[in-house]
Amino acid sequence: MIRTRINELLGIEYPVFQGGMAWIADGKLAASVSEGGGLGIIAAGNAPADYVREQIRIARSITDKPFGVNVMLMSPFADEVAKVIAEEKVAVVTTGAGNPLKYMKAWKAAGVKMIPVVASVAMAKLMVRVGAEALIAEGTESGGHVGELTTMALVPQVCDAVDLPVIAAGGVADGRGMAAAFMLGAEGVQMGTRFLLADECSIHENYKQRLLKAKDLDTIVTGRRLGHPVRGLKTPFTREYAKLEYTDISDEELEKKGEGALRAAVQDGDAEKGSFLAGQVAAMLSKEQPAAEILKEVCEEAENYLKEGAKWVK
Ligand code: TUI
Repeated sequence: MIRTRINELLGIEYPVFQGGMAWIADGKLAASVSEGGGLGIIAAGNAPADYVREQIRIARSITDKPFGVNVMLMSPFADEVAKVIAEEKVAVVTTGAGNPLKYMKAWKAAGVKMIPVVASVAMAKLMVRVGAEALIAEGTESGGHVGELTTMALVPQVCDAVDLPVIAAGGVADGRGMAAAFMLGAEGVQMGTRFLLADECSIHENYKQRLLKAKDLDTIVTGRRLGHPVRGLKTPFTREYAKLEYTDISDEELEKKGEGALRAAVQDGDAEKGSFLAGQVAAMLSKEQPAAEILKEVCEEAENYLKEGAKWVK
């Protein structure tokens, strides 16, 4: 059994979070992960507050266990989503792609545990000062919006800088990754890409097939020029986009080209126009299975690797 401060803080069986993947992580997926003993997270993404409230209600109809909501801070609806999270007294809020400072007071008052995603030591220290309960340190191996540092470099530096429990994200897809993250000082992990192949994850079948076929070098980061780099699978769309970033196309036009691409991948499985966000671990995925099985398998593997690690010490 693996037990850390994360189990205690949240009252969960496995210290494993499911990443808050925009357009993907709905009430059903989050509830399945929580029901399986981890922490499921509903992604608000760019959706309006009503959608988020609906997904919270769906999750509550499936599980009594705690789950979280992820606020994508670049969303035009971030303010109203933040309000819904406080009103609904969601157990945990995670944030991504920015600084959640202005919402912290309302969440604290509502008893919502605040666990921000950080991609740097400075951000980690700031989040401690404003009352975070734990931190998710996310390396650039992850899918979606990415920072600069790798998980291997970021996690120990964040762990050294703060006393809060740290959850490692980015590059973790199995028990080896989880055990390695623990060696870096983490007390939990967050996985997104691995949960894309959960039976309860309702992305288009083409998306799942693309993941199953992915190879090590099949992800690419686009969007650096616009200041929000995003990792996804290489497709005709992302290759074309990457080239356009080096032309004299205007920022407005470039921005427009990206609109709707994630939805096209998730809902339509559109191989041409879709943006299939995924982390560098995509090639490690080999099967579809229930969310609960993923949690059990990863944690049991991690436990064995952590025990076996002693074999190198003579
Ligand atoms: O947020 C994510 N992953 C995401 S968000 C997303 S939706 C999107 N769509 C189009 C463009 C941009 C986003 C898809 N995937 N992960 C968490 C994360 N947060 N990674 C890095 C950061 C981060 C970056 C900067 C956190 C804080 C931060 O601080 C900025 C500041 O204000 O200092």
